[in-house]
Amino acid sequence: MSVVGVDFGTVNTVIAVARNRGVDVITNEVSNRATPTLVGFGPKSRYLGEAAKTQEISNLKNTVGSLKRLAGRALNDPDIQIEKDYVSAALVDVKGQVGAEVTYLGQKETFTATQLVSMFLSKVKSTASAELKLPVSDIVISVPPWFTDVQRRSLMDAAEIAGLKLLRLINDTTATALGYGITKLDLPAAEEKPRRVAFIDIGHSSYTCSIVEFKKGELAVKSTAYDRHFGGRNFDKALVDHFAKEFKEKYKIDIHTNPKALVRVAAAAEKMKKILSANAQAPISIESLMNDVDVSGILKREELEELLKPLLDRVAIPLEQALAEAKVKIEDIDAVEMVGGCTRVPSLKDRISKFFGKPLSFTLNQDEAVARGCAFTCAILSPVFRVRDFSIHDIVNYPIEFNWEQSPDIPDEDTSLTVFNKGNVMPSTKILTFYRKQPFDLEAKYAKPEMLPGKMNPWIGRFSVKGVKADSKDDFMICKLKARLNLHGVLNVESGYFVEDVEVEEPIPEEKEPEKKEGDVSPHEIPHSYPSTLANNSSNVEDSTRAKVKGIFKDIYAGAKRTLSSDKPLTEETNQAMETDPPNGTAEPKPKTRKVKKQVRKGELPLSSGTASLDQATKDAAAEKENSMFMEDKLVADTEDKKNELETYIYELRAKIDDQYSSFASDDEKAKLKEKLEQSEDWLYDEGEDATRGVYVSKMDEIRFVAGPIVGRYLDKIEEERQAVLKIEEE
Ligand code: ATP
Ligand code: K
Ligand code: MG
Repeated sequence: MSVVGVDFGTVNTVIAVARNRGVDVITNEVSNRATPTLVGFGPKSRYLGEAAKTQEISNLKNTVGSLKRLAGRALNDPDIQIEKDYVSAALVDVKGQVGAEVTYLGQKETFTATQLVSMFLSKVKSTASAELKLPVSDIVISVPPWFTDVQRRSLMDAAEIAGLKLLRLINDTTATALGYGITKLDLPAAEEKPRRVAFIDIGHSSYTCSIVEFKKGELAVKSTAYDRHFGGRNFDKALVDHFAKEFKEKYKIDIHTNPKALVRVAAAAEKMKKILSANAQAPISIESLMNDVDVSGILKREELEELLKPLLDRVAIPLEQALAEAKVKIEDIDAVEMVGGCTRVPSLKDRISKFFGKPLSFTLNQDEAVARGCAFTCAILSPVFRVRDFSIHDIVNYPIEFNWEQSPDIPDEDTSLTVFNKGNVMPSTKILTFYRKQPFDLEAKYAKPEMLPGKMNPWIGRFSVKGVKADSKDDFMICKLKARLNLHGVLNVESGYFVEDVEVEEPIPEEKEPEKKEGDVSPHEIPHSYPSTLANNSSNVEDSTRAKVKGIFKDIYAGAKRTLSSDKPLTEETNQAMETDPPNGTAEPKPKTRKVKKQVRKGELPLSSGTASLDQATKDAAAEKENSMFMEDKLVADTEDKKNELETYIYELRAKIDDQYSSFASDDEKAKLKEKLEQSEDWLYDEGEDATRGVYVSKMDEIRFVAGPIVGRYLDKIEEERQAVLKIEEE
């Protein structure tokens, strides 16, 4: 079984795998350590990753990028209108989700963003599988921390459609923080002051700052702030707009009227931007950009900085917000770690460094830190490797509330409660208590829609609780619902059950009662005579990863104190203490025991839920379709391979027949073979241009039939000579 982590970037996707000696970033079919996040469609097959990039300029209408920014969004969302500037294919509405309309296999087809992501992920899967020489299933994928429930579910569905088992969707900067912490041997002990690090990731489209506290064996995200529209592509756009104006004046051409010209200028602008990160000035020059006009220009770094000024003026905003939300001051930050392609831009580095009043740290690989963190996360969650215990406490970025209909029996019951607050630990489970006599529904939604990206619908899910009825004395059923914001950051009501209050005798414990957590409401605080309010009986639970050590990462951990615990399953919650009513205070005659009221679980409550996830039938159909497209692509690729093989074989034989094979063939044989080769070549460039795999194979066999005896004699001779040499050596 394989352990794979994927940094699913707006333009660059990086794949890392865990192996016995640690985590490595792998290379793709053209030996690149990052794969373009792009899918394209052609007359015979799809182009995924590198192939899509190669075809991009000549296939703009059928090439889709920005995949992660499309996933889970609606076409009419203002954010998607922005995305149209960066996606060359036509964006359309497909059953409520944005998708692309492309020409594929000669026909117009539409695919949802979820499907497009799954296509790309199946490419990721085969790239990893080719490198590992293992089937790939378990995977951890990174997402921006600002992703909402529907965006996350879209990626989860996409992974499933691609045949992957997604162990966790992890926030980019959290993955980076894990990669940082898990390799550090000098983190403060539990009783010491934590090490506080600001992680800053500026990629192609978005900018994030997380403040993270580290102690031995754990990290806690304290705050995450972001600018969702700040990254390399905004820099490129500033350059493109500049040159569009310049070319209009200088050459009288308007690149905005010509999509191909626009894309070529954007590519040149990106190159220029990179050069300006290390040089004082950079040239731009494009031949026959449009209307047969060649263009050229030059830009100084100061000029770039002037163009970027409106963007650069926004740099401090997320940083200030992150500090404020973490309730720390600049001087409390021990290090500022930079990742993401854009953290190479000098003016950005300057501004951030000035803000923190200290030099920035570049101890992580800027392009690979997120993928490495994902692979470490996958290793922690997978049974394959034993990894030292490292807990990850992430946080809730958007508050979530539950709403329900008022019970007809409880006239002034509240009908809404914010259950997960911004800044709460994530993942987290909360037990909700309802007093009801009949089945009921509840709905979850984001409590502050204005915080969400674009104009997203705040709705998360609807949950119906069944099997609820009054007891024999016409009393309320005490219903408990387990609401969980899980490892992926999506919300589910996972299970429901009902309890009864039972009076039991129990020994008086020596220890004090467990301290109540802030914000918790225990059931006993609700007067039983007046069971009105929903009890939010919660226990925030971090993701308790398993502690295991062996083999893998031993090098990294050598010298570190290993805290081992048993191989226990992921424990999610400890609600027992909260579900037990404390002693009622009356002194009992027997000193050693007391009467307590306990809530005893009496049975399950069936639930049905509707969320933004695709239903199983839709997912299965999409998976089947993905699979057949994948097989089709594979067949096209195999056919192309066979065709190339045939072509190579023809050229090779033609060269050899008058050279090394010459003395092993009669003139007649030579003439026959040459004729066969010529025939085959003519065929290849004519009707054989577009044949099936089987036909290429049989053409090859035909040539082999003629060439076989000649090649055979040649090989016999070689073997004879080899034997002779061996014999001499033996003597
Ligand atoms: P995101 O995190 O926003 O989803 P991503 O992860 O795909 O995007 P990265 O790979 O981190 O993005 O960064 C890509 C961006 O970094 C591109 O815009 C690229 O032009 C820019 N970049 C890369 N190298 C340099 C450089 N030397 N100077 C300036 N910019 C650079
Ligand atoms: K990336
Ligand atoms: Mg990124």
